[in-house]
Amino acid sequence: MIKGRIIKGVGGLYFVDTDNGIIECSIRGIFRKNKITPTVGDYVKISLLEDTKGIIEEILERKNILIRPRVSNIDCAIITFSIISPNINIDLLDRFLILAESQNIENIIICINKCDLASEEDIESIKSLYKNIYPIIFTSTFKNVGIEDLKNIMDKKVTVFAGPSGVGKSSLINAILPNASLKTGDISKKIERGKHTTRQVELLEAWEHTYIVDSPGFTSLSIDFLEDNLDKYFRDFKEFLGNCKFYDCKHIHEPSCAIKEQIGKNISEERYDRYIKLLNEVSERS
Ligand SMILES: Nc1nc2c(ncn2[C@@H]2O[C@H](COP(=O)(O)OP(=O)(O)OP(=O)(O)O)[C@@H](O)[C@H]2O)c(=O)[nH]1
Ligand SMILES: [Mg+2]
Ligand SMILES: [Zn+2]
Repeated sequence: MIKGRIIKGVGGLYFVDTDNGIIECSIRGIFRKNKITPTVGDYVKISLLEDTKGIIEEILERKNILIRPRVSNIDCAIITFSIISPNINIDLLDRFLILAESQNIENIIICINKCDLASEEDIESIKSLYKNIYPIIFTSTFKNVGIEDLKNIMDKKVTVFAGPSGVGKSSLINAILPNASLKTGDISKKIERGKHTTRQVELLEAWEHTYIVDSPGFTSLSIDFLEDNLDKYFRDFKEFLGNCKFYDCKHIHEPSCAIKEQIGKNISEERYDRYIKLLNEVSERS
């Protein structure tokens, strides 16, 4: 058996990058029976059938897996939004941050693209919202702003670009890797057709030990995957958790709550309000 990594999946076939080149693999029926789905990014063991064909025998343990897009073993998530066209949706941005936190992705970066369209004021307000919580990069593929910063962040990592349709994920990847020639689409047409330009998830080799994953945009993200420990995924809460009087404090009305004490200090009122809103959503479900 040889080891490799799934770089693409098309209609039940998986393309596995190995020392012997790219091998087109099917999977053992047992995977389907056990509802195990091989995922782009997975490390696998395969047996060869012919020179370029094989069968996946085993999926090695994943360090993490993202659901939107479905890709595993990621080092860096670049959560991409635009301020205008389409308008920024902070609720969706927070949900994506929570998803990435819940999957232990080491590097979580916010990228705000289409800065050429946004006012200085809008840029500043987004910056102040997240500046002490996540690295935030402002980019424009039209004005070639921020592209070098993205390249530096991605070096020697597997990086996924995720975010709503039309924010310019594929355009950014094309700016980073002109050879990628990914299809991009006019956003008015996307809305008209309700369609996304990018449909497939694929690991693209950028340079040595460096991979990029483009992904189709999403318009909503349910937080069904969360258990009732939402506070753990608010990075700005992290250093204060454990200091509340009650060990199971939800930071709502409990006395001597270390999180509430920080509101207006190290935790902004806006982030706290969004925590409460999402907490209600999670508890309504259970
Ligand atoms: N003004 C402006 N427009 C941009 C910029 N980057 C991309 N666009 C435009 O935004 C539109 C959408 O870009 P895409 O790269 O297809 O967006 P996407 O995020 O990949 O969209 P999906 O694949 O549908 O998820 C295209 O018309 C791009 O030309 C930018 O920096 N500024
Ligand atoms: Mg795209
Ligand atoms: Zn508390």
